[in-house]
Amino acid sequence: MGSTACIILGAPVQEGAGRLGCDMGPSAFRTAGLVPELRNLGYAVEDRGNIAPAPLRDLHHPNRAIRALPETVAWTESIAKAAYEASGDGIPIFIGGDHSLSAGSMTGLARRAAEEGREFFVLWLDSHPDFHTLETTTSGNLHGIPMAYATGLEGFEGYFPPVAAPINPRNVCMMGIRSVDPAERAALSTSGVTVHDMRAIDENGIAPLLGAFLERVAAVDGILHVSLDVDFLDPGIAPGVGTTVPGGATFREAHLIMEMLHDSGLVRSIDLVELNPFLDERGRTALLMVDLVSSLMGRRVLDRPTQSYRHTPKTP
Ligand code: B3U
Ligand code: MN
Ligand code: MN
Repeated sequence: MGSTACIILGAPVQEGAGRLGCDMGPSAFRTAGLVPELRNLGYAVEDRGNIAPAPLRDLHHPNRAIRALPETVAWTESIAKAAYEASGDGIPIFIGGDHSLSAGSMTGLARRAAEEGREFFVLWLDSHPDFHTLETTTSGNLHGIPMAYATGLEGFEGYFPPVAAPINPRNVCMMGIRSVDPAERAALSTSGVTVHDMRAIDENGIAPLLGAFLERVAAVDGILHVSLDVDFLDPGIAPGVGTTVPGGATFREAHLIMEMLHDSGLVRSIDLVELNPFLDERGRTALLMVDLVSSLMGRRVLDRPTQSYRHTPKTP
């Protein structure tokens, strides 16, 4: 990927989260050295600055729990447009911003992939599936809806922009899941989404689970988008997030994922979301996220054969 350009897109959306502070995320990623880190790896980097939301519309939904609907819709519109445009120019890296930004990034990127006649896949690294519809969310925090929206579930029509190319749920693999609401559990069970919860990671390890998914993407020459929520990581190593959930991915598990992703050569775009610098400790979560991006983009400890993500079962 060394000759490819990385396009940095800040999306300081915070209205989708339950608490304030994610609007400072893009600044923290820049302060933590994301751009020089990528340049050191040999990439041309274009920082396009921060996206601004589209004009607000007056929107009301019968679910009275919903918070900041006009704001989230406005962000979705502008982020989707920016995603679509940037995906023609290089590898877009969205620095958020809460996870509602992925409603925009994924739909814009999936539209581009569909136009190119390529199958679009998503690796979703999060403690939450974010699989609520506008009807089912009880917290009303719209960072809980992006995957339901982008896979074309019903109930977003008339509020959110129409989805040009809904993502096939069978092309979505979630890892690290450990906080699921009842309505999400029900919707996921019939959706076709592959969900590897923390128990699956404990029982199998990262390599066979991720390896199987990467094989599927590679088999159809698919395009892979990675959506990394800070709360995928264990709060002990990543405290700078509003929704810490115990029992998350370790430092090594997270880096192994990134290293396998790099070896696969399949990743075409990345979301880095839910970083809340107000809750961080001396920038350590921001620095860890940049460190993970570095592994994903090619930093390696030793040279090893390509496609080392392929899992070969051990013979006893
Ligand atoms: N599922 C819950 C909790 C949640 C989702 N995403 C985050 N938290 N970060 C909800 O509010 O929808
Ligand atoms: Mn999330
Ligand atoms: Mn989460």
